[in-house]
Amino acid sequence: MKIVAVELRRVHMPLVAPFRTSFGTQTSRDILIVRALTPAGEGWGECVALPEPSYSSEYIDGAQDVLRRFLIPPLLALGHVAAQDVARVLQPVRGHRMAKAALEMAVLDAELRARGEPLASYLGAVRNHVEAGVSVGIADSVGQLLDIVGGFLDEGYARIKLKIQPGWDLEPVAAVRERFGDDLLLQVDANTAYTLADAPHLAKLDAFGLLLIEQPLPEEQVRAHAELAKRLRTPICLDESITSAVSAADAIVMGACSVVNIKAGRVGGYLEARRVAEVCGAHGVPVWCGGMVEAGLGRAANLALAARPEFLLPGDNSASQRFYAQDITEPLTLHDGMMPVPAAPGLGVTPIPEVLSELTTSVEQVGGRVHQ
Ligand code: OSB
Ligand code: MG
Repeated sequence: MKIVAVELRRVHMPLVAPFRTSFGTQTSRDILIVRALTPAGEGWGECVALPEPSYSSEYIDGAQDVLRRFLIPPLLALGHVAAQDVARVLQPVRGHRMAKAALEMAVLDAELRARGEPLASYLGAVRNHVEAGVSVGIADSVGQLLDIVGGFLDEGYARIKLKIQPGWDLEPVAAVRERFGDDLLLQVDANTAYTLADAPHLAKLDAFGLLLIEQPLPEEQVRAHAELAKRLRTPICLDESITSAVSAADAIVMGACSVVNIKAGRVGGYLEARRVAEVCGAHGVPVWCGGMVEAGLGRAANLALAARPEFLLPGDNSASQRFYAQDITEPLTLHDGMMPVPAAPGLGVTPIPEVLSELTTSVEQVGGRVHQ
């Protein structure tokens, strides 16, 4: 289809509670929403970049700048573009995977809506519900953490992921295991907060029967993760380090991880995310779908991806209300501990115009005028 123009919109969404990780505390989410305008209709994308380059090198203002100046113009210059060509057209620009992913997502949504196909079926979904997991931030106290985890279990979440950092690891994990029992599916995420010298300390987590420890060491330290894996019984899962299907294959072959967290934004889009899943599946490595505190568009797309067969562990697929009292789309909700996979064409959800305009802080259009 022909991309006539692309709208870049920023929305500001308050979080229901502060979300604290080893790299910072978020109390609201500033999100870049991408809308592709075509003669056949529109398509929506959501960029996962955070306001600061704290989780990865990308950040929202940078993503918007590279989209405006370097990524959107080559697509507008083409007479016709299919979603499966977007990554190749954008390949001359190095990196900026989250920005590229958001643009590809908008083109893909436009294409799928135009031909009436749901994203889940396009991506190869094998189920219409996925188990819901929730990522739980660092709390002010262990008592407060136990209340928060208990609340999520009451809501029906099937798996709990605790954010950890030096000084907030063994004690909260022990307390959650003790309070909620050995059957709880429990895992931890360090967001790169440790070094290989912490191996003896991290090995103490082995006592708690965790599903996995996610990204204990810095992004570039793949070999060190392989070294750490030899010293822990807890399986290592990589998040930040996995930036493509090739890097996933390398990490697996090196022995750096035995589980992979797939985030489409981090790997440059849902099509590359599908390839990451295929590579992991071919190596017998289970994957799960990570989250980036997305609003409804990103959440809906994650559910479609997580419905693929390689997704053998519950992901960070939580309900809209886990982070937002008011989502920009119809809310995605839990049903008996499961999240339904959207079944309508494209992403299967659409921004609610009044909500979107109320939360919008800026809008710019790159490309021509469109009559709609
Ligand atoms: O490392 O998984 C992460 C949020 C922002 C950035 C990185 C991460 C996270 C989360 C939240 O853990 C996952 C979610 O959206 O539920
Ligand atoms: Mg993570």
